[in-house]
Amino acid sequence: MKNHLCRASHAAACLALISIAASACEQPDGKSGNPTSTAATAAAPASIDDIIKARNLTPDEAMAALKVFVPPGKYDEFIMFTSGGHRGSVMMYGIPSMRLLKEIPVFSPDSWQGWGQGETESQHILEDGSWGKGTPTLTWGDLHHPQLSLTNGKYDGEWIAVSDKSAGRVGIISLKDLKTKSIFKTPNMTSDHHALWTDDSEYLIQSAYFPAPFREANGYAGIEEYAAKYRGVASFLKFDRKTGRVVPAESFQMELPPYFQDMSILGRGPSEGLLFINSINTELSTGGTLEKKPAMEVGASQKEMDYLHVINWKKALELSRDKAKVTAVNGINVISLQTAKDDGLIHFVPESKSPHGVDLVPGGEYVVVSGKLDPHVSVYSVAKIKKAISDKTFEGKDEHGIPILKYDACIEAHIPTGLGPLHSVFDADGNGYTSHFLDSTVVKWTIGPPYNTPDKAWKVTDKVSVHYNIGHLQAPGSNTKKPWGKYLVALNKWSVDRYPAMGPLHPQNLQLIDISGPKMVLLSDTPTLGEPHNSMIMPVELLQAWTTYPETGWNAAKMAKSEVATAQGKESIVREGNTVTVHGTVMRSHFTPDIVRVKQGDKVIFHWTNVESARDATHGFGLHGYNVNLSVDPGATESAEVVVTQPGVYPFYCTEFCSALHMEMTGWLLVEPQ
Ligand code: K7E
Ligand code: CUA
Repeated sequence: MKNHLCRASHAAACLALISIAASACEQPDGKSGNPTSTAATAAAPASIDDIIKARNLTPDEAMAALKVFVPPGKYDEFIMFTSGGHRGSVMMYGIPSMRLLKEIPVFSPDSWQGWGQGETESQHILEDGSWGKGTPTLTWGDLHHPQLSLTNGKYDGEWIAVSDKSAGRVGIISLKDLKTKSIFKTPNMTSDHHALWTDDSEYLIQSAYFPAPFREANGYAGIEEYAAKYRGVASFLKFDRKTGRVVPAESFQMELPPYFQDMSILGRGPSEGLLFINSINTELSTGGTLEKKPAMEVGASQKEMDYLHVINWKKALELSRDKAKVTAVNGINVISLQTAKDDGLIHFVPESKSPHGVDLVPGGEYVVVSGKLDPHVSVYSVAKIKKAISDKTFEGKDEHGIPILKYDACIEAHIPTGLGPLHSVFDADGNGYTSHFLDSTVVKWTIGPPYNTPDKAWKVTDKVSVHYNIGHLQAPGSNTKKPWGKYLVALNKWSVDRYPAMGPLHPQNLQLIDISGPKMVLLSDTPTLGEPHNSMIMPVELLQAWTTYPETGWNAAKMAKSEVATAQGKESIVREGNTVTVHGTVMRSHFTPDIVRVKQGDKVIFHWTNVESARDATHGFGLHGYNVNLSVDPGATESAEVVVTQPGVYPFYCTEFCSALHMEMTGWLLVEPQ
């Protein structure tokens, strides 16, 4: 029944099916309900036809409503992890309901979860992930691309890596407790555009966005020395699956020309071992609008072609283990541009002007590039690229001596899809879907052999309007070996008139699209928080998160039993010089201890252990007058530290409404004057 509903697109068929659905929804006594009462659920139920009429829905809208409805208490089929952009977080939505399930803070503080506030462990994660050397602890980030970890090229439900375009960092989230475990500041990169996993999540691969003089000792070179001293970089960060951390000693980087390296994609199957990176600004424009130089947008759009970087990263990995081939710069081994060129690690392929998205078909045979200023999607054949490299079919070299492969020798297809193509995703049936920022559309097209026969290859087969100005789009498992298809989410930058006026700042708009049939069907609009760049969608069964921590006294940051955990009955307040340490427990509905006496000028360290094992029994520790609000989840030990410079009475209380006596779950921090 449900499948039939999903596939029907003809209005008459819809109505017939809805009537069938209506009869299935009749009351057990067989009465069909009061036709005049539609909104009030307390009244006798109306028929579905009456509800459709009263709510003024078209048959297609009614169909869409049935397709996205998830009954109370039931779960969605898929979970989407979507970026919050410069909100610095990741949002989780259920598909098809598009219900917001959770927000996971990474680069920005969050007072609900006590993330990155006061002297807490999460604050230390933010500190560790900042630039250091006299720069501030960063409390914002621009999170673009959440990436689910992979085993054998498929989602394994263990980790999410997120990148920070604003500071060149990687955050790692565990799917066991949906919390951030580490933030790694990548050396020699001032920015990045994502952190891509290799097919077994052994490495995270980043490409820098802004070139910078990273090899200079003090990081400075005048903008006049842009061509000579500024450099791009690709980073290959070794990931330790057990700890959720990057291992710098086993990581390496490759120096690149000072083009802006934008999106990239890793090969698999026939393209295994290759990394493809788009670039813009091969013109080496630097801007200078007040200095009578062209703005970047003009300067960087002069040439007809930019360069798709084709990097043999597996070969680079071998080379990085040879001490003669690398130089350690700021704690990481770097392969110089000269070595990269001399050892044939990098080639360029011309790509249409100002490209943005680069994507790989599921089997790895084709690379799909969208040039923002070219109304086509360009498809490159990996076999052709490899042949052009081995035959040395070059059309020239760039000014750094990097060989440029002949465009015609590498291109497979040029599909006329529309204006402003950005990103492409794939389903399980040999179709590609490309977002168009200028046209505000998603265009469906067919992939070439072996996905479709040659006569059905590279053809546009459908188009749907989205609202408005789409950036990324995503489909379940699109970046894996085995996509699921079924749904597609358009992540739109503008919402304009889709919601009631809410002031000049508008929400961005997620649109759910049914791609299970030959024609795409728009199902729903969902406003989101922050700016959604990319997302990843996986089946809900893959999320095997803990409901409580595995052991009482768990350190969430270290993912191990905490050294400062306290058992019930062992609570204490210990003074050592000016430091007072509280080892306490929380449970419904009290803190032990609930009176803490200290002196003005003391440093007070709180370690709270939630000794409850009941699912959902979270307690908070909110301290009046200080930036401390811990979320002490069942089984967790959470710590905070304050220096009490002012005498006074500072109450603390549980900030989660945990029980009938939650209002009584209180305590006192008494600071006696010196
Ligand atoms: Cu197109 Cu950062 Cu992936 Cu935004 S990026 S849209
Ligand atoms: Cu514990 Cu409210």
